Amino acid sequence: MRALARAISAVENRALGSSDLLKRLFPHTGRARVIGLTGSPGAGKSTLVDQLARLYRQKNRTVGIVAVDPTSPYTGGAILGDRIRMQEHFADPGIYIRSMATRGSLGGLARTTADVTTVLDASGRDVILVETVGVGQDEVDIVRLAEITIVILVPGMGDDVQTIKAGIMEIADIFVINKSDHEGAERVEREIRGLQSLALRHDGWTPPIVKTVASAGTGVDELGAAISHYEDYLQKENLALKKSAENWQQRLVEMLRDTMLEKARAQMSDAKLQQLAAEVAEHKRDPYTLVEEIAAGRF
Ligand SMILES: Nc1nc2c(ncn2[C@@H]2O[C@H](COP(=O)(O)OP(=O)(O)OP(=O)(O)O)[C@@H](O)[C@H]2O)c(=O)[nH]1
Ligand SMILES: [Mg+2]
Repeated sequence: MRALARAISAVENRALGSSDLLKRLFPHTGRARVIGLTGSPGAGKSTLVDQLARLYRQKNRTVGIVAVDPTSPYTGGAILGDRIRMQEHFADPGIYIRSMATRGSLGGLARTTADVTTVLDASGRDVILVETVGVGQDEVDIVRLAEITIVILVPGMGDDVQTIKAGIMEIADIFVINKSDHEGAERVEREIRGLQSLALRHDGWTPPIVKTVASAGTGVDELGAAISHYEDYLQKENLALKKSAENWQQRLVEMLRDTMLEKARAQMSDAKLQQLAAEVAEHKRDPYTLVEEIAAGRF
């Protein structure tokens, strides 16, 4: 447990030696089922993660949880709430929970989350649940590391299903309408069905819609069944590897971008960058040539 915590801190902080660690851990990964849960602030993601963790523990599967906390103005007390709720799991070594703050993360949240997931996977966790808030690009990136993505909606969003970013609709393998104890769950369901009828997925899967009341544990078994059903579908249609390759194609581009940027930045101090920027501002240099030169390592 302590080694795991230290390894996660190392990759989170991009500590010296962390990339060697990741290289050595990678061959031990690929066993865990990575499930991403995304949805708007307060939709009940943490409550649902908590319920799913219970469900998997009942089945004797070990669980890792990565909660990406937005540290946002809308959810001031979220971390505290999560901590308190999850406290009861702390006695269970079969559950490992890590919250990560969005703000101040080094080198991109998506990257850090992926690296933390790699460590958890290598540690032998059976299921890894990744919670992210669906408000930006980051969560779309983060789902690329999940084999199964659950998008959580809540009633009372008015016509908002229409305005949910298209990206979010496309990434859902399973829809959850949480807070189904509130009025309007059927309406949200109808709207999702309406949108689904317009666009078929290329893999032929129609994402099921599961209604839950996470705070009461209602619908959690059904959600577990929907997850298993999708897992079976991926297996049966030989889609797991294909999906993983698609995810990796995106992630490799991101990793490459990070690495090349780091390399370019390593050649140049902040002071130098500041000076060059001033020269461009004063039109003493053109930025196009400058960037080409930096990229070519001529700086
Ligand atoms: N009525 C009702 N309340 C719920 C349900 N699920 C969760 N809640 C409550 O909604 C609030 C937010 O739940 P969280 O699980 O913290 O939501 P979250 O999506 O993780 O929130 P952030 O991480 O802050 O974005 C809590 O007070 C929960 O108890 C539900 O199904 N019905
Ligand atoms: Mg939460």
